Amino acid sequence: MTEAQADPDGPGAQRPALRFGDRSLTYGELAATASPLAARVAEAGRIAVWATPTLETAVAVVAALLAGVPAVPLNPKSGESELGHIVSDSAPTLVLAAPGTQLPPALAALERVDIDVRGTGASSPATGAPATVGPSGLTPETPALVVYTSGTTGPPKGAVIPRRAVATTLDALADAWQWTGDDVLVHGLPLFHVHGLILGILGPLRRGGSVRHLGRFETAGVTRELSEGATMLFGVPTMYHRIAETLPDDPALAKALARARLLVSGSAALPVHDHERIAEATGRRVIERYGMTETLMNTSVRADGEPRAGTVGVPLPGVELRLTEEDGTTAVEAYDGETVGEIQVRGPNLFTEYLNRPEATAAAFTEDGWFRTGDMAVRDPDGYVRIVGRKATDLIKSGGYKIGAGEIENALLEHPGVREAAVTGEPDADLGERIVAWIVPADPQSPPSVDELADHVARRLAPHKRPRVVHHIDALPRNDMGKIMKRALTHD
Ligand code: MCA
Ligand code: AMP
Repeated sequence: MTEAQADPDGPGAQRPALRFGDRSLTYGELAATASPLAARVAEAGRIAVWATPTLETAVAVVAALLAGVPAVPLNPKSGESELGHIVSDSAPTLVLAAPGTQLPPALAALERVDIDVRGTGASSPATGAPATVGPSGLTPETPALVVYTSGTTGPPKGAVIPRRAVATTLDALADAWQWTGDDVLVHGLPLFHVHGLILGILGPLRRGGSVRHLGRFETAGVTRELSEGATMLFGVPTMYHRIAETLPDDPALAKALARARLLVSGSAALPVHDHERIAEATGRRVIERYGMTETLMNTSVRADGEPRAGTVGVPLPGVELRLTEEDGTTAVEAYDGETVGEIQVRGPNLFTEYLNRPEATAAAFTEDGWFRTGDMAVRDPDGYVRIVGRKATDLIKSGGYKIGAGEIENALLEHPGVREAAVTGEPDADLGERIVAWIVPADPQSPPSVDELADHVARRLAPHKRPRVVHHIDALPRNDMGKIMKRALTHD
């Protein structure tokens, strides 16, 4: 947001900023709504935001940024154990939620502040509150957000994302995508991750443009918004897969996509088959960008570059990217489209640390400050990066969500019907990968059903972490050291 837009009486104040369904805010209304909320939370240490896909979440995060207090977006579908962990780890002093929302017991101890966006407009009483917010010690290193992300084992870690990372990644994307205040973005992503919140909400606001959120992703909403003036679409590959599936029977969708200035996919690899189907039906090529919670955005196919399916484009301005050999420090020099190395990155787009996890933070960086992404890639002769896999087999990407096998195994082991458990990912046309649980039942005569285990994991962790397939086996395959050999877990 520029100052002119933020000033409720300034020249940009009438421009649309946010729209969720039939509720919307101009820049003036956003400033008038977020400023008093910012003043209310300015003294808080960290604040949790009950991050439903609503106007309230966007206002709450803008208020936190205005106040200079770090926000911890919470997945409203998180189960008790996941929420309990995030709350005890991030220790917020209060939780912001839409009025009337019922919060779960894990948040009962927190002071609650309602995000009231009902009385908007420059003449509403809300504008009377002081807008003098932001502690004097605010610097580019001040944390903006703490976003929880899964690792291979243990509970999710909180990535501390400073203000300079948010600003530099959004400005680098503006350069790569020729993203301006005239753009109108449409998306239906959740607002508790980097993709939907930082790129999808803060991105348009930083440019002075606007965003129309669909509430939940549906191809009909994409058709409507792109037909009514939206210029860009952000989605995960599952969403583009569903678009590709729908296109043959939906000429209005094809026409709407053909009008878009930019169709962007990220969070996981978009299969070439889906790229091609969309290009054939619409004449438009989806471009991919590659990022991570810890690094925000690293590479992208540029709006003025050659779209190339199966690649994530070139490093963004300001981002240093190298591939390294197995030792994790020797750089791969080849640009031959063949030599595989781990992607490591350095730059102002990076997070600061994992909250309360100095050892995990240290392990994530090389001695000279490169962040180890764990993603394996090759580089084409002209520098385009192609991601070919991942170092850790225990990380699963399903629907664009990163999910650690270890946290699901731990949750499964808490079920009385489970004696041993291993979790793997297997290819899925819609989700990219689906979660598969391999269970040694406590009682082989009455093993727990897939629905029972899915509900159990959804209740404890989150619905997207639930196993979609369950295999009952007599014993887990182990090597001489007793380690589970996941590669031997295939069903035939
Ligand atoms: C089903 N449901 C259940 C259960 N079974 N709920 C509780 N217990 C159960 N046993 C519910 C679900 O909650 C959901 O509810 C509905 O049934 C359908 O669930 P599902 O099939 O899992 O999901 P979907 O609706 O088909 O979702 C596909 C999706 C979603 C829309 C593509 O996966 C999604 O939004 N993905 C986006 C992930 C993302 O933003 N990743 C960014 C992180 P209901 O219908 O009410 O929802 S990566 C990132 O940020 C980096 C930086 C990057 O590069 O971008
Ligand atoms: P997360 O930790 O949820 O932020 O997910 C980050 C991971 O998503 C990266 O380490 C990659 O493995 C994956 N990812 C993001 N964008 C892409 C993309 N365009 N193509 C392939 N993988 C991607």
